[in-house]
Amino acid sequence: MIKKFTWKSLVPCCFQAEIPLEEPTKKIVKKQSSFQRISVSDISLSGPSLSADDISSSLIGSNLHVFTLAELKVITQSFSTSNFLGEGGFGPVHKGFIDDKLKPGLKAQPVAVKLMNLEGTQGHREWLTEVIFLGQLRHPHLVKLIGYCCEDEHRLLVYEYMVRGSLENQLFRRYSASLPWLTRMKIALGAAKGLAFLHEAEKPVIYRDFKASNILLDSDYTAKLSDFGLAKDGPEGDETHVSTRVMGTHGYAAPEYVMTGK
Ligand code: ACK
Repeated sequence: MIKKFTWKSLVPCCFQAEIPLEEPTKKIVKKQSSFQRISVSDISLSGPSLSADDISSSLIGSNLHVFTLAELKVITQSFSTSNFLGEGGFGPVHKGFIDDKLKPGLKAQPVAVKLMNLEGTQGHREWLTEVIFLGQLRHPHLVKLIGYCCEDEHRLLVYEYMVRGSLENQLFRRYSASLPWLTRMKIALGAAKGLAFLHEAEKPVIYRDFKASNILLDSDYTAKLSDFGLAKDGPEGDETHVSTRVMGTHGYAAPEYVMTGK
């Protein structure tokens, strides 16, 4: 069961100027019933600073593990270059390996550790958005968030390891055979199922960064959506749309959204 919480305790007041939330006066902190996903529309932007304890107590029931920076250094061999997987939009990603010697209850498995770039407050906000969304959403076509680290100024995320990396890499890597059409269809269907799950959820989610580099592939080319740093709660009830600051990646966002922000 997910414990009720307010975003008051999670979002430092320094974000107030950063986040272009629409009609802030209408924002109400709604009561959460058991099992209902905590939504970003429940955010209240005033309040004290974020602490790691605030997050972990708020996400009880989501099965997220809280890692220390020292533990993540051990599992990635101090973020060695030999474990480096690539540079994402929000920071470098390294491979690591966890097991129950690190923490009781951890399944032995390879993981990907993302170290968020914290220039300005944007990196922290994207980290927090990802923890809140991926910490509560589980689906075969969404990458699994295993845990996170929030220590001093460090913000990291620990995901299940996806053996074949990103679809972008599979499509554009120089020296590899091109993907067969059947595999491409499987990937497209998987990614679409991930999006459909987000859109059809009781509290819909707008992903806002759908592109080949954010679609990860496991050994049998099952596609999983990753990188929820730009995700946003979708319209609920009678609402027909949400208005947002235009976000995403140039060339991927729908033209009508870029023009209207709706
Ligand atoms: O294309 P890639 O090999 O797959 O290089 C990028 C890089 O990190 C920056 O995003 C890889 N990556 C990201 N998340 C994961 C993950 N969960 N499992 C494996 N590789 C990942 C991505």
